[in-house]
Amino acid sequence: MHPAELDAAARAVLSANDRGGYTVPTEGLYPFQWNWDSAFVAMGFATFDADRALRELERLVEGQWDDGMIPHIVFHAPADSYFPGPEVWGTRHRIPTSGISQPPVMGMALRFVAARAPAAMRPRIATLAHAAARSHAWWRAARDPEGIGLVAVLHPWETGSDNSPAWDAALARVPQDTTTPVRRRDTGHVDAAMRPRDEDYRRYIHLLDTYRAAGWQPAAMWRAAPFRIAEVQVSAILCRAAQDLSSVFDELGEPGAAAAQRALATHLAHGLDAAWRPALSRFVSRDLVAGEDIAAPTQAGFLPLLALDLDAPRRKAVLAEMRRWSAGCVLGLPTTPPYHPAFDAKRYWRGPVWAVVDWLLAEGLRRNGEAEAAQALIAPLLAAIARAGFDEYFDPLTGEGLGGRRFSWTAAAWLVLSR
Ligand code: 9YW
Repeated sequence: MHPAELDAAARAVLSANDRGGYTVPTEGLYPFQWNWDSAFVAMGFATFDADRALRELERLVEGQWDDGMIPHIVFHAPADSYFPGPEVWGTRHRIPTSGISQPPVMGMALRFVAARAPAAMRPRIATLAHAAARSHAWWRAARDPEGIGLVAVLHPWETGSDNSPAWDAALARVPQDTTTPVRRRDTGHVDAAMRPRDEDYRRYIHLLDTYRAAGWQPAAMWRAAPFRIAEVQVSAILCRAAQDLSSVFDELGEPGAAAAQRALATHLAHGLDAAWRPALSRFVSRDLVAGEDIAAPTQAGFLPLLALDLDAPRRKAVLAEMRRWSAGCVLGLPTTPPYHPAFDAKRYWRGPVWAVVDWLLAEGLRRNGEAEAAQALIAPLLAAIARAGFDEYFDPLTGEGLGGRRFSWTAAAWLVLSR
């Protein structure tokens, strides 16, 4: 297909997944609004329709809790093709939502959209910027109560990378018993061999049951959490989002709000900097329950490039390590490197290439003056999308498209990265 035809096809995916101002990740498998998916989708819309891009974020913010948290799923309308639905979460927001969050890409999206929006949209941008700032304050207060400069996740779903090998050891300590009966729906839509295992799901639901019993109160959840990870992927995204949001506030003429975001970004930059491990040539998350570094290699270890300006030795070390991971791969950075025993080319976050991850990594490489390496990551990804379609993720060894088809954030990645 010609690039112009692919643009049209990408827009068609977004409009087919539009449910009235918000976009579902894909038909069937994910029938609601997901937090970080929508932030990427807003950037995709911003390439041709700033109004629709802002609408996506406005609908996401309808789910924001009074304490500032923006949940990972907003259940705008009922659908029975997904488990766990709103009745399992049992939260008490005006619109049914989940009770945990997801990587806060919204601040990044807002800067991207604001740069492409006409002046008349400034009041809407200001309202969204303050919503994003409240969510950043929630992360800082609820998830970094000791001020270490990394925010913690209490559930693998909060990282956006559910079954990553990074959680294997921590998740193995989580019991498999649940008060909620586990009725998976995902494996009715896609091949079970490409999805998290049943025992992973039982542990995900055990955690959900635990937090529901804690009344979804941040302090009670923190105390009850058998899974608590100071995590570099979410922290890097939050740090970058705070930097981007400070620029948005500068543009809006709100210096106090801009300064607050810069202070948050500085705090997180210190935490990320301290998570660098020279022997591994990457950054590591910390298991706060076990009091140990998480050594398993995953894409998260490189995401701090998004927010930090690395010195030359670190930059070179990261590039060499990324090259080592990609040996034998036909595209992208695998989410787990093929040399590691946990690698599985087709199983979700245990190897496959995700367009939005490469998008963030390319952005981090560009920020660090490595435009060529960024291009080397993106060109084969775009070629794979052109060949296979807007699939959920890709096999790094063959380039085969996998998971859900006609995926919104893959379409958004095409629209943004092919320009
Ligand atoms: C789930 C929607 C979401 C993504 C996550 C991805 C998966 C599973 O799908 O989550 O049941 O929420 O891991 O990153 O936001 O695309």
